Amino acid sequence: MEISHIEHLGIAVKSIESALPYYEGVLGLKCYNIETVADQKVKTAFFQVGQTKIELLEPTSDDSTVAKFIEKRGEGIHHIAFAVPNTSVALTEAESKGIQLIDKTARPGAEGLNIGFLHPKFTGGVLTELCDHTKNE
Ligand code: CMX
Repeated sequence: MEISHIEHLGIAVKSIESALPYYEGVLGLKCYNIETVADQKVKTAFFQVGQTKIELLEPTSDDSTVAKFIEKRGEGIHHIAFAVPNTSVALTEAESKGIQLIDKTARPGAEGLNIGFLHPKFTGGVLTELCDHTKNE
């Protein structure tokens, strides 16, 4: 698989509003985008750190997978996202190497990305996202 860089780190928070003073006031990062991803039941906030972003994930409903994550494990790092040239191709490659996919095909995510997740049970416990900026066909 051709990974170019870590595109973002997803961090689960109960409230973006409550998390902002730390990221902006203490770390000195600037939130440049807040966006809701309806089908994932999350509100997201983005900060650029070099080539990588921090993505805060706030659940928008109690049955959001992020709400479930926070309930079970508390707030904290939720997933790592690797940039690849083509998400669909990378997903197929991962599956061919025995990794169970959460997303069989790439789908639209926040920030105009095409995204697909690998199941954490097959990735050493780290929820892993593959993503690219190419438009879905
Ligand atoms: N990282 C590592 N392990 C995780 C995890 C995470 N973020 N979320 C859940 N798990 C583990 C659980 O701890 C559990 O392990 P055990 O069986 O040992 O207890 C196992 O995975 C199953 O978890 P669950 O609580 O039963 O939750 P679900 O099966 O309902 O969902 C998962 C787990 C990963 C399949 C689901 O969260 C998913 O589909 N994630 C991909 C989509 C996503 O995360 N969307 C939000 C972000 C969207 C965005 O960035 O735009």
